[in-house]
Amino acid sequence: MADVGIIMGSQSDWPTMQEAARILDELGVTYESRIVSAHRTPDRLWDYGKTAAERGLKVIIAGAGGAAHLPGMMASKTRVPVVGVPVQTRALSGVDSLYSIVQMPRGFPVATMAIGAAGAANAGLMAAQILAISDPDLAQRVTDWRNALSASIPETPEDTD
Ligand code: RP5
Repeated sequence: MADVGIIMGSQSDWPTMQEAARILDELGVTYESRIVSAHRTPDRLWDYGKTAAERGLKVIIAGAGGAAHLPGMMASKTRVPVVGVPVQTRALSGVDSLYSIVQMPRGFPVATMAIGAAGAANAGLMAAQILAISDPDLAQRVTDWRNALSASIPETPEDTD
């Protein structure tokens, strides 16, 4: 059974949401990926949310674009923590997605990330950090990952021209 569920509203979201999957791969976290649309497959959304906790999912990463109701609706259906990723859109650059996800009413939180690929990668890291609370080996891998990123940042900028 996977620890993390990565869900998205459309196949077109996968290039963005793959950034989360890559991070989870790097950190050795198990996940499943599914297309679950709030508007096009509402029954699938309901079934996924209804069974998420009993299936052993510990974190759900939900990405959608435009009228991005998937993360919020999933949060309304399960107590499994939902991390929301606003997918960048052509019409409104993902600000529509962000606003659709971030303004949840009191009582049903969605941990909302940045728009686009960086947000998806951070969603993977956020999920790993949540799981690391009760998994010392994963905690060490997260710490190593963060240290490697820090070490890769040069102290001085290089000329580009
Ligand atoms: C949303 O509509 C999806 O999350 C996607 O970001 C957006 C566009 O979907 P497609 O028309 O590309 O399937 O439901």
